[in-house]
Amino acid sequence: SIACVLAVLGSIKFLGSKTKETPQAAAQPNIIVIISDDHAYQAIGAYGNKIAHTPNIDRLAKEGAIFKNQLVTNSICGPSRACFLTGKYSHINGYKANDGKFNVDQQMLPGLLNKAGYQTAWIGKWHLGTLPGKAFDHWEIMPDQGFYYNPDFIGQSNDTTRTEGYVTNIITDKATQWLDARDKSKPFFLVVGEKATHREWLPEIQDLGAYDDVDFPLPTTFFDDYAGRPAAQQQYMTIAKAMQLDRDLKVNVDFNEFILYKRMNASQRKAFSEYYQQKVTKDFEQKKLSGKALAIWKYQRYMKDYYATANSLDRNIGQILNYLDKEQLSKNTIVIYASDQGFYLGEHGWFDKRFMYEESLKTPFIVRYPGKVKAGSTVNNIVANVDWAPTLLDVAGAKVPADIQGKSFWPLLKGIKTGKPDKPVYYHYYEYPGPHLVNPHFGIRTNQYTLIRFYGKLNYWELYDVKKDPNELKNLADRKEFAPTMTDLKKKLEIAISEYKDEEAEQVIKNL
Ligand code: SGN
Ligand code: CA
Repeated sequence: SIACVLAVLGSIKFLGSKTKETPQAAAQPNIIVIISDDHAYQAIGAYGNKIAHTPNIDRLAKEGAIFKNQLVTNSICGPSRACFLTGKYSHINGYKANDGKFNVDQQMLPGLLNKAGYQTAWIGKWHLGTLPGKAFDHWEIMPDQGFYYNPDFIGQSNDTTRTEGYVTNIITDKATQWLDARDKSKPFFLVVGEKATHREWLPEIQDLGAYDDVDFPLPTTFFDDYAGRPAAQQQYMTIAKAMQLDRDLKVNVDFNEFILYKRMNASQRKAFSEYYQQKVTKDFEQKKLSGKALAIWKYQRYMKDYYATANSLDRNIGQILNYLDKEQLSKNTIVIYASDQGFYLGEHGWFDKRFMYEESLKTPFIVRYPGKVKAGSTVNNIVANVDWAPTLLDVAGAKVPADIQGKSFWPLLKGIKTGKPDKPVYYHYYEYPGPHLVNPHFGIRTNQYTLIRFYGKLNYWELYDVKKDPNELKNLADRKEFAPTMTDLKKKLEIAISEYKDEEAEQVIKNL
């Protein structure tokens, strides 16, 4: 093909040249997906946050497109990554909950990009229960959740090595080292799998206390009573009860008790102990709080650690962008910043994710592709993480296999308006009881409504008008005046269940 001829010519012409892009690479863009863990869109400047210091993520949005309704189809880490990798729903790709073993021998985005001429790599957090195997040309991942300090990495020869330092910096180093060493005659697809900002939110030492002067505004739903929402009533993920003072918020934490602190070296432990023992614990002990005041104090501490952890994440994104500039790769590299799902920052009184409610259903998603995607543009259409793989295949000029369930949103990125309501996004969450007692549920999100069916222990419907009630406090499912809306949405839900071949959900509906 022409691309091959160009590639050969390109590699002859630029053999050994470090900074020049090959003509082939000019036709097929490089792709970098930086996927963080539990980084809420509410905590990003470009999404309207006035407190967070995220200049580099904001830079991406300024130079690219920001998605305001990018949804996940199962709001939890491993399953979300599996949806991204396969372009298929959890019940089809086989990875429904975090305790599973993901089948890496199935058709996946990296393999399809390989066929289209790409070299591929995954570096950082993977968390899919199995190793990447042959799925990527190169990989270096952390076992399970990984550690913030001095993390272990497993490489392709199955060797586990402890690397001294802070996880986000180490991942950037490994990513740029691979970029340096890659075969420069081919375009690349690199996934940077970040650990930040996952629980227990351990900031980099230079960021300890970065937000101590900030009084974070309490979400209006912080003291939600969950009326009319039995599943929300039943969960175990409130800041007040489920968030632990010692382990999560480092109050009077015994650094010899928890593995994440035991791994620290003497100077790291000293910095942590100075800050958390002498400052945070002292403050806690002086105040002698209880009840609502204690819940608010915990929320403030949670926010301070969470935002401080994100500082390093943003700085490292800046490092990657600078690397691309320095290597003259920025122009022909699509950079995507996304998280594996959204996260609660005190809304409904919660941390964590899982529910098909806005904060955990939506994930940040920003795309920069100079010259192709309009700088500073906003996409409001509802799309989902099963659409990422077909979109990237589309951009790479590769054919999208018919069994991929997501649809390419490349036309939206090019600014093409559909003029129609968006196709409803289907959702299905499984993990129960799990660590946070969120009852299994499935449903659809349209431009205006979210319809949810809880099943298993709790069996009932929830309906929200997300336009009028974005905080989703009023469950409209049993209101008489919404009977026609329910009928219409249930029909749409059944269509989605049948189109995506979700047999488990089909059974639930059949037995109603
Ligand atoms: C751990 C966390 C949970 C979290 C899951 C899944 N507890 O179990 O709070 O929901 O991971 O997170 S912890 O005390 O061990 O941190 S996920 O992002 O990997 O899906
Ligand atoms: Ca996650």
